[in-house]
Amino acid sequence: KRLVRDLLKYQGVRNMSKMREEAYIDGQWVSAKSGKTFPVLNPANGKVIANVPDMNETDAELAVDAAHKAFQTWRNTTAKERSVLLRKWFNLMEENQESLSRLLTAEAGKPLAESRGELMYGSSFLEWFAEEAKRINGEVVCSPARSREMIFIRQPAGVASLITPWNFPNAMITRKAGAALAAGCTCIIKPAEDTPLSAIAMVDLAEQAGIPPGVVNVVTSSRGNTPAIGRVLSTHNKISVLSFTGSTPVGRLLYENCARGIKRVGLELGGNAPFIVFNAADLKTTLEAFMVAKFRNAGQTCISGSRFLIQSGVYDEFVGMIKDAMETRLVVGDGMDNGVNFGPLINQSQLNKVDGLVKASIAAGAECLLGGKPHELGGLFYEPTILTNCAETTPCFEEEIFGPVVGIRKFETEEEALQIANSCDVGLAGYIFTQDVSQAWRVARQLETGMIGINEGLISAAEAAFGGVKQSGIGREGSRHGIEEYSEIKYLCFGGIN
Ligand code: TXE
Repeated sequence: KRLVRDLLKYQGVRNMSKMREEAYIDGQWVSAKSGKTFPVLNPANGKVIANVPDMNETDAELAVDAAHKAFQTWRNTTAKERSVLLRKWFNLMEENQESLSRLLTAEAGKPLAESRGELMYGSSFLEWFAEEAKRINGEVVCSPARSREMIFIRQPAGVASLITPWNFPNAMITRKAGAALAAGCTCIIKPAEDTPLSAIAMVDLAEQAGIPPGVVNVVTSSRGNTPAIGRVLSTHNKISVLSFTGSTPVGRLLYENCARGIKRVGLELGGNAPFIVFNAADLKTTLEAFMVAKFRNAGQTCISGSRFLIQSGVYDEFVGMIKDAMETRLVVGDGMDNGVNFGPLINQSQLNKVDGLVKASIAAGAECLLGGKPHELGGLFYEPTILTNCAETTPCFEEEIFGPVVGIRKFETEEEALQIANSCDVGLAGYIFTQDVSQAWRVARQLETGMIGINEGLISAAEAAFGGVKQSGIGREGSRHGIEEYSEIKYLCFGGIN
């Protein structure tokens, strides 16, 4: 059953019959060798929207072989040639933005306006890396000897495994694949079990753009088969690079596997972002930043504000403002419906995690000011929740909650805020709100995170270096640094020059 390009004409979730339901290996649309499939559900209503191949290690090995074979040719393409193909892929994304956005909402549950935003963000990586491909320059360094010239050139690292999460099913693909292809690598994409359709659609567009067979492959699998595929993608001797975005435990496992084969690794793992509001903050600006930093994708964002630290002088006023905004501005429902700006969580396990952490936090002394339970709509909807009186050891402060929960702690001094903010073992994003420029600099320098929003809640961009410190990961994606993971420096020493 080959359900070809009709996907791109697809405009409404309610008719998913024309969705492509195949994986893509070596330029061919394929089923799993076992013939097995698994269902993809719409988180807003639990209905099956597609059945995709449930692949295992046999299929993964075929994909690795295809990518490795394609690499022998792709590595020799010129930067200009790769740039042109990336630009075509970008143009196709732009043309199909509305279909891709609807598909994204159907499988990930996020409100349509947010899906459109993700599509713009996602396509911007292809546009960015189409340009960056042309700037992978080398260096000529000063030689200590007269008879030598010392030159560094940059070459593609090889075949890249790209394992992506469900919270940004489109943009995480372009952020990784755009950089990999620009550098001259070929790749195998392994999307999350909940959201394989965006990956399939993106690869369909890559094929239409003329990207040669084997350069981009996609393998899909259910939770049962993912570990086997993950093993192939992190241990196979034809794989040179692994880039992963997801949970810390899985990141650690893949890192260990890659260590054995001495592979290059890029990891973007969880965060637990401090959101610090000082007495000198402009509270109106802070509130708007709060709404985007917290409620995008119902809080299922790795850079989502997580630990809210509010200084005593503005505490009562700001807590009142956020409670009021959460009660009046969040419209919960199916992301496909007009006006909805707050969708369901992705799956039952995430809902259980959020609810479990809320209950454990209350048991540990946090006070529930708003929400605190699954939403009356049922299914995977959860109430926007505020928990006050949190401490470093409160479960929702200790662990990334990844949901619509605002854990709050009042503080007195800048030192105290920094001590709490830095008291955890992850450090992806942080947010600082103050109109005092010296304070902003001082705190930004000392905050142990890879990225900081200063009076700003929306920090992601293709131009920005995205990544974390501590156990939040290794390496940077996006920006000119995003290519580094996918390329190697080769040193040439020209001797005997008279
Ligand atoms: O993550 P998993 P889950 C965090 C967030 C969330 C928690 C758990 O806190 O609540 O992780 O989410 C693939 N070999 N983040 O359980 O399992 C999986 O198929 C190879 C933050 O959904 O890590 C998917 O493609 N791959 C994060 C990807 O890993 C494996 C985004 C992420 O899923 C694998 C997601 C294996 N053995 C969750 N096991 C962020 N940084 O934005 C799973 N996967």
